[in-house]
Amino acid sequence: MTDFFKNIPAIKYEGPNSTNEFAFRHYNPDEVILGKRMEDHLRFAAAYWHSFAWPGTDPFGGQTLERAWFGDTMAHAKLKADVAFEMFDILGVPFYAFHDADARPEGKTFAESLRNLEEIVDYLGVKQSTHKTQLLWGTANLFSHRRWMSGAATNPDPDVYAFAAATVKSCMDATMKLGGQNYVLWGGREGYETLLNTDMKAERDHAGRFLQQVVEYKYKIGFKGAILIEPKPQEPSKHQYDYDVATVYGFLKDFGLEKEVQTNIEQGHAILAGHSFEHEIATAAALGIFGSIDMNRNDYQSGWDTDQFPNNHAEKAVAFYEILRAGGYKTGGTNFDAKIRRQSLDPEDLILAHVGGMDTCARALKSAMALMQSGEMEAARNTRYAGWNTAAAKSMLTGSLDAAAARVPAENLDPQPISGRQERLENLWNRFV
Ligand code: XLS
Ligand code: NI
Ligand code: NI
Repeated sequence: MTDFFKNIPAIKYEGPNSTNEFAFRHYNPDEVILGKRMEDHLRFAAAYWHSFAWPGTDPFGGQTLERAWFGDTMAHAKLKADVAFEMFDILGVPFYAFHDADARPEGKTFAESLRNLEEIVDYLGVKQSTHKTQLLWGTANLFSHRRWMSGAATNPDPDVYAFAAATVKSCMDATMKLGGQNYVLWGGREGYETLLNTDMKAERDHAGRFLQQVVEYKYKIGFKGAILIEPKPQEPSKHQYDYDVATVYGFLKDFGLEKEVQTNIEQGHAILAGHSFEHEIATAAALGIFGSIDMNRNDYQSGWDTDQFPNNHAEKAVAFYEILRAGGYKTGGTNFDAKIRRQSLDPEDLILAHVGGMDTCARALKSAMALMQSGEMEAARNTRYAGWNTAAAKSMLTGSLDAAAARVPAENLDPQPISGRQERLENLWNRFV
């Protein structure tokens, strides 16, 4: 045991009326709803990078958080893993997620970085075998080190492409070794700062071939998890190629990968792309590429990806409703890609941030489930499209444009507008949140 979280108890469910800060009011992992335990619906994961690797920096200021495990030796990395698993135990989260660079010190050469990664993966493997928490996904950090400044797979320098291949290969091997259920690719530098120096066609072609190679390698090593792309429109790049779910789908189709790769959708990224979170989830579900989510929220005034913990259950209920409509998670989960604020110095802040986020999601899930069980929203939606159940309507979709046109004079068609009933449906929502 380290002494970082000393005196913080394991968090238990005490019900909505509890006034104990260190308790769940809504997240009750063993409660069965719609035939499944709440823990298995939500599949929470904690993110290694925000909670254990971020020093509290922002674009204007340096480190605010002081942690005994900040340092670049293997001893620091192991202490970090010890503290991380203590937090996972306190929260009872079933999963975690990490980048190579969060967990191991950077070496002077690729070979040294790889040795460090392999050593920490063995250490994490022992942790996983003695704790409940398992790996939801692994990923490579292809954006922090200066070598990635002009991109990874899209870098104009082919030697960086090779370095990206070596790095992703090592992270896929690590994820497989730890029994990870997914492998995520987020291309923060796969985009451009200015079109003036960018060959967009070449960069896009290289990114497509790289992703095909990732999928080929998955089969080569027998990795059973899902490969997920995480869309984001910009930041750190001015423009990122994986702009949003629809753009990613077009990209996957272009490279024949739409059956092989799914999406990891983040709330804050959806907002940056000018969408809502639920829009992105519904788009992925409609296109058959919904995989997992990164749960957080942005500050709605600042316009940055502020990665805050979610605290508005009504907002998240709409997102969970779309996840339920998509059939829930398969390999995916609810990963808290969220960090405390740089003034939140205390170990308690880190724990309570997760407690609040987990409770917000649990409450949102319960609302979404109750609405789903009532069937009223789906009945209203079905009624709105009921006309399409007739043979005459269906035949239009298999016939020609002029055959559809011929129905107008032949059947004397004179369609009358029908109310969209938006406010009634909004009121229906409010009965459940
Ligand atoms: C950054 C991304 C990142 C990915 C993993 O905005 O959200 O944290 O989830 O590389
Ligand atoms: Ni993000
Ligand atoms: Ni993310």
